[in-house]
Amino acid sequence: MTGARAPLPSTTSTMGRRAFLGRTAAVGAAAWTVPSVISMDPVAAAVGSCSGVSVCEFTSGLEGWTIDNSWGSGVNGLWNHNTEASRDGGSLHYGRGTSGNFQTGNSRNSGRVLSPDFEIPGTGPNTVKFTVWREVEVQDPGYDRFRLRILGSPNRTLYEVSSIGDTSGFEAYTITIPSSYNGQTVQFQFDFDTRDGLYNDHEGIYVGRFEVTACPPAGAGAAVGFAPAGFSSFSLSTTGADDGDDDPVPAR
Ligand SMILES: [Ca+2]
Ligand SMILES: [Ca+2]
Repeated sequence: MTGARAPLPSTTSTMGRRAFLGRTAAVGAAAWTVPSVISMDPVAAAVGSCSGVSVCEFTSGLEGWTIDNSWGSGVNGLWNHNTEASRDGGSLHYGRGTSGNFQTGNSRNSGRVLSPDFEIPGTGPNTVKFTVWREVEVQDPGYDRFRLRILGSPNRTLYEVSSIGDTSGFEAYTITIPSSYNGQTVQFQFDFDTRDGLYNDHEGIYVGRFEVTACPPAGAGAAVGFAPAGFSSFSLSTTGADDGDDDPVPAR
């Protein structure tokens, strides 16, 4: 960061928006079809049946996921287990809840949440589904980066957004797991990195649900995001490269 600009209030009507979202958080999840509530149970999938391999609802706890708030270049991370009803009644959360933000003075902060082992079915296509509620900065590209990575052979980023602003509730994403991971035992990692100390007066990220299925998404082979009209959201890495934990931070 250059320090050329002082931190500014991040939004003009943050609290009003939060209050609104608190009443409507479930709207964005309407498209999400929940087959049944299955606790973390990495059983073999009935491939082709589209049944869940493993589902994590985070209702009463981390369900085997582990928080590492010392991860990344920012450290002082703010991942926690959130139980606020308006945020799916159980979620992985980066921030300080509905009345807070992810500001740590004027310093960068970062952290990750690491899944338990998942056994990816030997045949595919297999998919990962997750829901996200998000409020982050929009000021400059490349900041407040949020990712889903698969840690296997090799490690790879499946989903990455930054400086993308807010959702209008929980949104659900389905991403095809590259077939090279079929049969592997892998872990998944959600990570968040502010990448500098500016514009961190936002509520943050909630992951309300996570699932690995043997069910291909609509438009199999493509990354498909189910999101409100007008919301274009994410990139899927196609290189297979491991871009690591600390790729260069863009200039402000
Ligand atoms: Ca920021
Ligand atoms: Ca949940």
